[in-house]
Amino acid sequence: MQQLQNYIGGRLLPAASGRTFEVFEPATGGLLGAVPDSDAADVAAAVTAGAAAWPAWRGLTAEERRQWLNRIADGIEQRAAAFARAESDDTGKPLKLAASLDIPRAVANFRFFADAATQFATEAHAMPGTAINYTLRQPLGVVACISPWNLPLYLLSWKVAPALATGNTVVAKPSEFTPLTAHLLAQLCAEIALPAGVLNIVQGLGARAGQALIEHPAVRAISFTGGTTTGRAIAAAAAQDFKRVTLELGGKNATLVFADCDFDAAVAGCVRAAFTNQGEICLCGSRILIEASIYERFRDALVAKVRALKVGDPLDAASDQGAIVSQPHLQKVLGAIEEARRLKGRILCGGERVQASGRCANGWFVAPTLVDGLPADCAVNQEEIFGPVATLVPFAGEAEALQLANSTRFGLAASLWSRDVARCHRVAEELQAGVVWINTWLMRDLRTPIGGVKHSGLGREGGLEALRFFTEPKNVCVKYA
Ligand code: TXE
Repeated sequence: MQQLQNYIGGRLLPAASGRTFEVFEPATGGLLGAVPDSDAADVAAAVTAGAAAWPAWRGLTAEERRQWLNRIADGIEQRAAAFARAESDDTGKPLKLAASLDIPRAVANFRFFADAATQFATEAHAMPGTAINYTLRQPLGVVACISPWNLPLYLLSWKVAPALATGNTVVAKPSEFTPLTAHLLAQLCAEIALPAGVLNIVQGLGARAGQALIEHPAVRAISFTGGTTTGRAIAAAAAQDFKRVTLELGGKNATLVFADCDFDAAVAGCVRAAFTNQGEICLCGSRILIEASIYERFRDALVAKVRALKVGDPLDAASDQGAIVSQPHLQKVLGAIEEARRLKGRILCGGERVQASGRCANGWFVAPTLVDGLPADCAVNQEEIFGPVATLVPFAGEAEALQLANSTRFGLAASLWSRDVARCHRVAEELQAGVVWINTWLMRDLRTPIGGVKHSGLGREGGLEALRFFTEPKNVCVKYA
């Protein structure tokens, strides 16, 4: 059982109140650690530390900040095994996934934005013979980075790295369900003597520490990834002080499978999209839309592949799927399966808790579940489940596929599988989503914008979009003498 701490002004500290809450290991149900239950006083101390550190940090050259970010990346890389183990223990995800995806990606995020900020240029607008305008892009000040539990270090670093690289100082608030890797990051930053106050990590509950952070008047911007309901509350709070916000929220992403697809690749792609990380990725394809002419054959191939997925101890290299992140979330996922049954959906595979053995006997496991026979407009097909549950819906042609794909309030991502090039481009244009993958899923180039439309969010992260978000453009107009 670990005692976690906040990282404020370069020091590792308990919450000022001394209060803590407990965090549990999803795979065993056992106690993992005690976490500072931070409140407005801790947030205020962190913002003050960030404000004090800002003049010196913004005064560094981009190259000097690049070196600091690379030192953080080096440190994570050197301790990669410990970071991966902590991420797996905390989230329930397979250790092999944390080691191959989460931690390498966090390292890549720091390195990518370290370099990107040195390449960031601004525009000039000439008024020939009269004047020249040039745009300064200046850091904002103290910014808030609020991250969720599904990809804890990966998503935290996706925000913290561009914020720091562009010369802001940061107060980060990791999810209360998964505080471990942020704590390891804090220890690492203290060890490499990152200038005090440049990065502050305040652990705590959303409603207390998170709320205090978004309401703090000195916070200039909020980068948030999490649930849609929380995102709406954050947008409203941010409006009070006109804080800049980027919101990466929920999804109910469609995977469109056309009869002319590469059948085997599409089956494998659908399984990956639906069940990677127990389906706990906002980009997961949880609605699988299949052209009617291949429906039965595709469904049967899918069911066979999903049945073969091994659910169990995240530390076992043979496990494809680990545990669900928390007990409340387990109940939410099981509730969605119940609702599917109540609506007379057909459970094609899964549909229940998995009783693991040995050290995982009390873990929170759910069998990967496929359901069909549900109306497209029911809650199971409309609301984000964020677990290992996907629905199958047949469609008659391109128009109906698009209508179904666009028929939810969300619009984060979509993937489509077809060998007809013209169709791929045509459908991609019409999909209401911030990200479209064609004949692939979750293929990421860190330079590309990522984010959603409709209730899936506001603004974009990634590449230049992130550098723009964390800087204020200022036009300077110089009239010729
Ligand atoms: O997210 P929350 P939860 C979806 C998914 C899931 C649902 C709820 O459907 O079932 O959201 O998950 C902080 N002010 N996604 O409850 O609460 C909180 O402490 C400031 C989608 O875990 O949105 C945490 O750090 N901060 C998703 C972060 O917000 C607040 C990823 C996210 O928590 C706050 C996760 C407040 N008032 C869940 N309340 C995705 N899109 O990737 C909470 N927080």
